[in-house]
Amino acid sequence: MGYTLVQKIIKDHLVDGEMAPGNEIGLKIDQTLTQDATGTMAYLEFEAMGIDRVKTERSVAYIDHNTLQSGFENADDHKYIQTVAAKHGIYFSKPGNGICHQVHLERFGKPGKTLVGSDSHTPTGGGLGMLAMGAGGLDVAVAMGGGAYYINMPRIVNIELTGKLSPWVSAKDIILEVLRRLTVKGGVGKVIEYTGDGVASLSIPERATIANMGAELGATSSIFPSDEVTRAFLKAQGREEDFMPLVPDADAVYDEHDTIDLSALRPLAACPHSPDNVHPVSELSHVKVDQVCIGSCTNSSLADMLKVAAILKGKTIHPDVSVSISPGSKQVFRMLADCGALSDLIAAGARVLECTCGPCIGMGFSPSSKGVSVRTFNRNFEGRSGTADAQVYLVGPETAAACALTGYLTDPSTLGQAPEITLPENFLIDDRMVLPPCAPEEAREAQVVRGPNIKPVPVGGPLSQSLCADVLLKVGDNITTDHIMPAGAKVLPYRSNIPHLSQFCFYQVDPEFSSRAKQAGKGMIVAGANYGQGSSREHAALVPLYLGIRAVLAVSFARIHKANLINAGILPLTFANPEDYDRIAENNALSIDGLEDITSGKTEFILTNRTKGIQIPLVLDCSERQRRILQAGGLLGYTKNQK
Ligand code: MIC
Ligand code: SF4
Repeated sequence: MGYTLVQKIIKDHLVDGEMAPGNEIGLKIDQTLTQDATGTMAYLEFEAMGIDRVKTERSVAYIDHNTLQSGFENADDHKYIQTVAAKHGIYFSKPGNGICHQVHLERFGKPGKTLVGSDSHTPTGGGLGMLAMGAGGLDVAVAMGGGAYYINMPRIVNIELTGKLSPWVSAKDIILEVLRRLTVKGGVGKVIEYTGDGVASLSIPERATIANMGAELGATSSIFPSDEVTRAFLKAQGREEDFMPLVPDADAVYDEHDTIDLSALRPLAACPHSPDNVHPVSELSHVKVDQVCIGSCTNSSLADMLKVAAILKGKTIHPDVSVSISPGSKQVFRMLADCGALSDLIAAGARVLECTCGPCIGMGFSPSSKGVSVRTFNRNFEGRSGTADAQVYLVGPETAAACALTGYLTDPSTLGQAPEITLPENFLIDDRMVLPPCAPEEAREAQVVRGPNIKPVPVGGPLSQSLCADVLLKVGDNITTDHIMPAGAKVLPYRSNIPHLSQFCFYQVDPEFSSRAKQAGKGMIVAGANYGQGSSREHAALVPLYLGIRAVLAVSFARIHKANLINAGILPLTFANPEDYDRIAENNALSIDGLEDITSGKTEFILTNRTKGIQIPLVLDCSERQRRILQAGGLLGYTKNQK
């Protein structure tokens, strides 16, 4: 039996476990990336591990999220990350050099390699044939130190792409179609492998758009083959030597299979407030638009920007619409400027922002009250834009440009002939904003600069035999990490200050949660299905830990968040019978006994709802390694004990 793409990469990187579905496996990690909103914590954790120099082939620290700098906090974090990176062998991509995933694709990604990043959209690298995965900062710190990265051996879903996209339809419409079919929980525990004759018609940035939004499916990763298109992209980036061909074996066996006929796709939009609430744009033409945002790690490539510029060229943006443009990288930005397309965008009335995440994470450009914002981004969770009642639609660049002109949600094919864009044979290569680390002999003397906003990482205590605590919050299905630990301009500056951050925990769901938890001293959270979907931010576990949360009881968990809970020493338990979710209410007093057996492999634990006088079976679905981590009170304690 042959191997799929993912199986080939896993086989080459396997350092622990067996490749049987569902088994926990440890992988050697070739490359890591961090961004600044998760990076400070990741490097504090790396420092706590006491390792001098990273052991990976390439580790890069990007500054792209926290660039508003409305106070000293962001700039202090940048300085900390720059100095800690230099000392420990990590390349530093300066603010202004671009969004981590776009820059990594352009300059560092390599087919066949493994990449772990402290950002959920790290799978963007799958566009280049990498096995790229998002993780919490602590897991990235361990990988930087040469430790394995652990995942459950995924189920492998083959999506076969046939035919060719019609004019005005783009890669974003492909992944929106996948989201429509599979939903935001359809990818949990799976890797999506794209194959078929349609793949050859997709450029690397288009493949990256699709792989990027596999994160919205909850998938562990998404991956494309590495073929002649990959070679041409790497050559145009001046690094053809990084190419290696990678295709699945002809007799590879997949766990699931689906087919998408690219020629049948029409422009699609994900409607408020979920990336899987997908409808044809043509059915939404009554929706009046207030704002259009173009950019983010999903759609900020040169081709995306050139398409938008060509559609807006010589025209004026609708008087009621405000348009932002954030190019994905300095490379994209300069090439847009050099070919005159930037001037076309400015002339049409676009507001050009720096090449960072910007509006995608609520760092400015929040829509008006109840405003409709049409974005080429990947997440439209309620409140994420910074405006609680905004209505955010996710679309491809062509649709976004059409909306900018008409002021309504507009199927771009109604604009007539699609613009033809030509991509240059070679990209403009200028890596001066990527600073190499100190030489090993200088590293000992190198100073790390820490600002006053940087506070210690909270660490859990060893697990006790029984847990008695009240339910401090009960929430429903699909709770995102944006609900648990919101981001945005007011909160993000405090990513390295957990005590300050704690006042915002669940703020949009229940503004009293934080003070209630502080008063109680300890507690549990009850949740529905897919708890913790969305970002990789470990703050969504570290802040609840700081607030005394000892266990989360859910119908099911999203992958990265579950790993982050375990790393923080918080028990992630599921209901043996999902309907038992209804038998627990907020404020109920609960107890769980028998936790001394956690490392014995016991999977079922009995919860007593003392308020209702009933018992409920719970399941701990964890590997032996994870059980030992929980027993030690988290991964930091566990790693120290290992030494
Ligand atoms: C996001 O898109 O939600 C973020 C901000 O990039 C996060 C990381 C973070 O919270 O810092 C992610 O996707 O992991
Ligand atoms: Fe940045 Fe948005 Fe991409 Fe997250 S999803 S990395 S905030 S651009």
